[in-house]
Amino acid sequence: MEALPKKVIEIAQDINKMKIRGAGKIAQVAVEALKVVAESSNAAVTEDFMAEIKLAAKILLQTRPTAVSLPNGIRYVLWRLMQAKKTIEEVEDLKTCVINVADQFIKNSKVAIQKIGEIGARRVKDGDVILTHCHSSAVIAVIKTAWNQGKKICVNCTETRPLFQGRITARTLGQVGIPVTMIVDSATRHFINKVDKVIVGADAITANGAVVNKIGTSMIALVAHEARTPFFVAAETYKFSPETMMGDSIVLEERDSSEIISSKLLKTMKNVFIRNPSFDVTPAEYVNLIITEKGIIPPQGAVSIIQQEYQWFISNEMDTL
Ligand code: RI2
Repeated sequence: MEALPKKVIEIAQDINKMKIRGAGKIAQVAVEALKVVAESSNAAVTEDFMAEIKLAAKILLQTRPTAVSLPNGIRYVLWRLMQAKKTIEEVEDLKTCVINVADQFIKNSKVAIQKIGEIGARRVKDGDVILTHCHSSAVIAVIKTAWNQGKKICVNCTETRPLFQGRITARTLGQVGIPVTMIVDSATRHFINKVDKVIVGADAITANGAVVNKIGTSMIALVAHEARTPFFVAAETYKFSPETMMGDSIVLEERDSSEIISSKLLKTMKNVFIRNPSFDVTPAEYVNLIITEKGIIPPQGAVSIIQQEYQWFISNEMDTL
């Protein structure tokens, strides 16, 4: 079997280092990497081609553990490839299959964001103050769509320690004219009574409607719950986790301490240890609704989405990797 193309390894490294980030984006880019494998493969027999694709999938899956969009995107391609292989005997035809399916996933993913924008914007009223956390393409779509409809809204956005993804949100929204107030994460409770609704993205949604998102999200949900401020989640259906229906739990990524404090500075402190979890879990009872491209659902509807969208996974227990 040939070595994987350099570009695929680079994509995997960029996802791991968070040069490429955002649950939706990493799924799109990982699927794009499978397409690169197909485009550059010199495999002479279908078995070799399948082995190359599976190796790339394995490497990409190891890059980040929490966002379910990543395995869901990769499975989308692998499942269809495996179905195609039952009848296809030519390597070239399998390559075409991967390329077409990858394009289809990326296109669907972009359309989903657009639909979430349209559906979510209906829940945004003229004059609303929206609080968001981290940087989510799905949330940006909702806010921008509402703004483009002429709703005079403004946004409070947290910095999102330790990597400050809130700055991406602030810059993106500010650029189109939306007034943005950036606050430190811990100022959320101070401002919550001036907020009409919270909208955050998701890295994973479990069968019981819990939402896994950037660290700090569950604290914001708790604050919103106490203040009776609606808490919305914007997420494509490929962020829903079929594994959680089979009994697995979501692995919460913990990243290097150097994202919080330099190792040089840390060495000057005695008996100090750093913990850097990237994600936390917001229980369903703190979530008012989830905006998906298929419509708005209560968190209790997560299980139905998983049953509808991932029946093929559930009934086949896709353990091919
Ligand atoms: P979209 C991000 O993860 C954030 O947690 C964000 O809320 C979530 O992905 C969803 O983002 P990270 O890659 O898919 O910054 O909506 O750790 O863009």
